[in-house]
Amino acid sequence: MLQIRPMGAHAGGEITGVDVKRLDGESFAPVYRAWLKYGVIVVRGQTLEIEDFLRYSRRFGRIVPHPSKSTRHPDYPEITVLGIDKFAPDGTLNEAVYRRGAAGFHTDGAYDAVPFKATQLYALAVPSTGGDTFFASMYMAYDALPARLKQLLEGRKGAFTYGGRNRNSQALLNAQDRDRPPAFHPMNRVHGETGRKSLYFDPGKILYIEGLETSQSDDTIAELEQRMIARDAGYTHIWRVGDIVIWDNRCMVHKAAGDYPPEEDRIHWRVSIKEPADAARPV
Ligand SMILES: O=C(O)CCC(=O)C(=O)O
Ligand SMILES: [Fe+2]
Repeated sequence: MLQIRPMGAHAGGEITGVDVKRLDGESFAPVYRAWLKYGVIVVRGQTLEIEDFLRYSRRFGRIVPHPSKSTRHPDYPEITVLGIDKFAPDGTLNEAVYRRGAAGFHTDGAYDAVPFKATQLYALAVPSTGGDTFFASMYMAYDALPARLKQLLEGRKGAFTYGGRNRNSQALLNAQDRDRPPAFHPMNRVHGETGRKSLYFDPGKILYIEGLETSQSDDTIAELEQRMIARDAGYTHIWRVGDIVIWDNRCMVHKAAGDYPPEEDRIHWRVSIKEPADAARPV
């Protein structure tokens, strides 16, 4: 029987007693509701082929290939494979693969005009220690901001690119996919499905906050970086093989720990999900 329980104090939910290959529309509805409520959910104990994972992922929206072409699955461009080809032929560790997602808290896809609604990972191999993923609610980040900052950000957009102000972070992109123009998104973001307001912010992708002088923009970005992880807003996911984890990039940030023994495997399939083109809602 499907069971849902909270994991973190205010974010993170765990679902057990379900085989996602067998979910019909009616039994999917509580899963989707839990996802909106908790921001990130894990469904434990799944045995999936790629097609199963894609089919289940499409329940949340439209799957789009990730811009990092070098890490796409050779037969399924919609699947990114995390954690493979970690070592160069000469034995050196490829930090861009090993520490992918570990540079700091971030939201996926902010560099696109339509950012990713969700990112979903399926764990194929998990190291004996480390390799957790950290999450934090940006609803709570917004709520905890001083009124001065809420007002400053109201009606303002941030400019976001893949590497933000750090050009080195485009290592996983092919040369022709680098240095694209920024995408602009409201910093105080109203979630289209929950109606709640959150802080939309990614210190590794933001270039500037529009309408502010450069120094005020830089100072504000530095202050937001300090404030973005609010008290009790977090959930740390400790992976098991067979976990499916999906997070809502519209209201959550996440980061990989990047700390596991590099000689061990930590491998996931990942999909990037956008809103369906027809705006149909699964619930
Ligand atoms: O590997 C992880 O724990 C998360 C990596 C990440 O940031 C992502 O998949 O978007
Ligand atoms: Fe990420």
